[in-house]
Amino acid sequence: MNTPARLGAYLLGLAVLFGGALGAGRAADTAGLTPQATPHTTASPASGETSVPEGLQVSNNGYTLTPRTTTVEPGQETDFRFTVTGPDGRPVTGYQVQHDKKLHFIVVSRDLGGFWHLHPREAGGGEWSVPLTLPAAGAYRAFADFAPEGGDALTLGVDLLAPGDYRPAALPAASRTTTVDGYTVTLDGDLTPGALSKLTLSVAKDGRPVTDLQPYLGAYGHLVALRDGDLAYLHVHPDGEPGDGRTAAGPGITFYTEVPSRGAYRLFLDFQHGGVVRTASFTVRTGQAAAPASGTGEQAGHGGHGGHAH
Ligand SMILES: [Cu+2]
Repeated sequence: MNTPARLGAYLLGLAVLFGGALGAGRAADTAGLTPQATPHTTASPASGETSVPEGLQVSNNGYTLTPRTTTVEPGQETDFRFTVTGPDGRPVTGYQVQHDKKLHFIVVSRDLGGFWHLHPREAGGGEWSVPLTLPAAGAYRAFADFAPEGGDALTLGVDLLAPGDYRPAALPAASRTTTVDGYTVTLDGDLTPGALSKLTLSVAKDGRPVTDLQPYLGAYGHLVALRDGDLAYLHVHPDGEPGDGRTAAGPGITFYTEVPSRGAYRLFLDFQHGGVVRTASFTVRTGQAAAPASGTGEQAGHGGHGGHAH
């Protein structure tokens, strides 16, 4: 599905969701219940899809992410294999190509310190294979982002565990600027819960704006946003694409996204320049429109931070 169609489907899903919630509230009124009690006591909205953010479920809409193992020895490269089983219980073999790939595989550490965007190969019979190294002991989350043939795009998530002593890091402080490999990436725009939010990420190198970003997977940038606390997955896409006659190759890459709730999100931007794909990461809090651009955002809720390095 192309980006506008995908966005449209998402907005339609939201409309269905809110419509469903409104309907439930009305039904509760006639039943004599207090309206505010209903949204939290209802197990799930009537609509089966888009009721929760993507990535929180290992199985959704009949599709299940099935790894051969969820225990991975830290520090060793393994041939990680999995299937996606479909509503018929058999491994899915037909996928739509999205952003040049049939399946995007994202792995993060659960403390959001590490991020890997991988592209497994098809090993036959619906099995996917990818070399995977979990660098240290700990808890990780893997996401399969795909669209089955004839079905809607979805993202399934599963926990991976690397045995051993584990020291979780605090979430890095909120910041509007981050650096990676000599590049400075600056974030403009705010995340507003429940509203379409425009974010522009601008890339500079040695203080000069980069205007020759290279297309990577059909775009100048790919942004993954994960909610702190449960790693709800928001795969957002840029406004415009290379070669469409209106999208510049930097320095700014514009995205539209909608976050489902207040809180902190960790953003990971993949961009390509000089033949190398790099990932810039940010912590963003919703509802801080007036906050100055600074590397030391508010610390509330994270008990401070100490020496977290990437
Ligand atoms: Cu990908």
